[in-house]
Amino acid sequence: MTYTNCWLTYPLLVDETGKTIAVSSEFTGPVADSALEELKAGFGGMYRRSVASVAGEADIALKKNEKIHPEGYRVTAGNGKVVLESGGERGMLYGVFSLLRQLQLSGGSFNDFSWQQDTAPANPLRMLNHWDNMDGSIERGYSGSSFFFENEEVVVNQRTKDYARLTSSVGINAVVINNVNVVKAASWLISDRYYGKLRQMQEIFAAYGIDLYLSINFAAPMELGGLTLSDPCDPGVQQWWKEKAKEIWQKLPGFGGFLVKADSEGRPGPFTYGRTHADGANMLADAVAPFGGKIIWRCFVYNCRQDWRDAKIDRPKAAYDNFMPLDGQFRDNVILQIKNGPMDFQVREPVAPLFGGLKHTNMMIEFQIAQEYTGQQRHVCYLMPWFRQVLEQDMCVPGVPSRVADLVSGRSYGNQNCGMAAVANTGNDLNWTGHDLAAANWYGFGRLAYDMTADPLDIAREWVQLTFGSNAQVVDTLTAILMDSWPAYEKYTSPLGIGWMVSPNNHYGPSVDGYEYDRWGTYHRASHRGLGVERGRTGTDYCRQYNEPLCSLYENVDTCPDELVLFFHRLPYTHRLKSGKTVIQHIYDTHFEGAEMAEGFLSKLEAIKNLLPEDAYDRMHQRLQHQMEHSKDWRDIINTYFHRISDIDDEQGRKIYD
Ligand code: GCW
Repeated sequence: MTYTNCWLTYPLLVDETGKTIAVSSEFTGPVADSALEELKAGFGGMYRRSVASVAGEADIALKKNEKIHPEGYRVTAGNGKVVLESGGERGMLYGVFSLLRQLQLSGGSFNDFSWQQDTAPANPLRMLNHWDNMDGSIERGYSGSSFFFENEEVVVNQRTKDYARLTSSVGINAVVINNVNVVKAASWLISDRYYGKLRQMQEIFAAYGIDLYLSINFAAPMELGGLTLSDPCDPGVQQWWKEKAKEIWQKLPGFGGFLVKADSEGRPGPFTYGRTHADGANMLADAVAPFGGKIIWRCFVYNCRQDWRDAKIDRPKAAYDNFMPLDGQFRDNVILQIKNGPMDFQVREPVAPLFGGLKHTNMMIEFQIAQEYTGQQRHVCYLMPWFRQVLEQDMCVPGVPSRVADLVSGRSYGNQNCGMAAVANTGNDLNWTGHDLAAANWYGFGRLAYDMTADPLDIAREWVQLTFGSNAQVVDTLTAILMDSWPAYEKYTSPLGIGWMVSPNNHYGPSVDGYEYDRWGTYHRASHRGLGVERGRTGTDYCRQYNEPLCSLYENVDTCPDELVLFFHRLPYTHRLKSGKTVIQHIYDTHFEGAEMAEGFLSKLEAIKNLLPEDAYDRMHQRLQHQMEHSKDWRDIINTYFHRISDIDDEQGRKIYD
């Protein structure tokens, strides 16, 4: 059995055997070769037509046009002719992938196809972060083992290329292949031991317009270099990194840069030496600057040894508290990477206030498609509707366009070192993502990062059609499941923005009190009087990290959106939400509804059994079956917990186990 091609399926549309497609190209080099190869795969598959390079008159003309963005393209197709222009080879390749996608979606012959598009990417950096370890395991990986590493070796094979094709086909232009938690084995990635293999991988990526990045250990000068310290202000340490950077770019020309998790969850960092994050990031930035390298510095910094008894420490405040005082101190080639919310990839969180705070610092957003807290690729949870909401959130910065989309794309302050990253959801499973439907998040993230105005519904439909064909019943059914999946997951898990309620370590629920008395700063503080955390000025004062009028909107319980109300407020069970329901009734209703939706997913899938490939059907069926059962666990455990603690009955008298 071989692995799937995900959405690059190119099924036969019309048999036009015998008619060659002539392609002329003003581009040369590896990316141009990839484009030609993709055209061959697409036209061969969809039309049984061969593709030939020609110098003159062509059916498909790939042209250079300096006026067009190097990662954008302009295309006109009609009457069996295509003219595709771009300012660069990446844009040309994206145009080719789009052309093939549009042809497949059209379902008809090449001659009848007409299409026009003129587009450029919304974000400069469109990045995947893999949390793959050198032993082949993947931190928070739910789709098998790594295809980048095995037994402390870098793996380069056909799958490397197919990964690059899939990733590039949706416009992703940068990839970090190793875990941000860089343990000793991975520190050695930036040494002679691995450059050879990394160079091979990098060439494969480069032919698909993807820059290779690595996560590094801040203490590498000690682990690799035998130095006694890694103080960013120490001249010996600075020199070590300068030489290291020189070596890396010599061995890996075109290398992108480093992703750094420092002073976070036990990782080494500048704090050890009484230095700031700016000292740490700038030291690395100076070392890589001569080679055009970037330093992506994560803001996931908080006290992970909190005492739950201490209600004054409030974890969501941490990133802002740590990084706001440093605004304006970072070098131009440093980008702060900020998780979408102030907690950690929960099913619902407010947007991290740092986005609205930093004004003189490059930033990018970090999403997670690995579904660590959203069903772990066992539950279906299509995240693009959620990401789109996050991107649309206005952070109310005076004087500049300040939706998250504006801030991370560089529109607000006119910068170029910024964009979107996602923690990836791939592994060596045959279908790449464990759950076949989880591939929609990989596909969708790329599409959304390229075009932040894309409609998540269109993305879902497109993905279903490309992956499973254009049978209307299949497309409607699977699209509906995808679109209902995030709302369903939110309903049957933790209520009203409170988050967590999972077991520590594996992060799978339900476990209402799983984190309650632990050191991680993630508490719901439920009692018979109520639940939630007061984060206005009478509480932890977290709200004040938002600009007005957002701050007041969240702080005032009457204007705070229902879906976040327990994140921002501690409320009695009888509190009436804007929906008109009490908190407790909302909990009961959503949990019954959510589990019912999950049950519906299974029966919907069963109704299209004969229209799907057997193996894909079986895999999805098994997972949706688990989801249905697991959602009932969630429903019953949450409902019972809150029934017991509130002693308030369900108005509808449904079954709650006491
Ligand atoms: O939520 C935590 C995850 C860790 C992860 C960390 C991070 C890579 O549980 O597994 O470490 O976030 O984002 O750094």
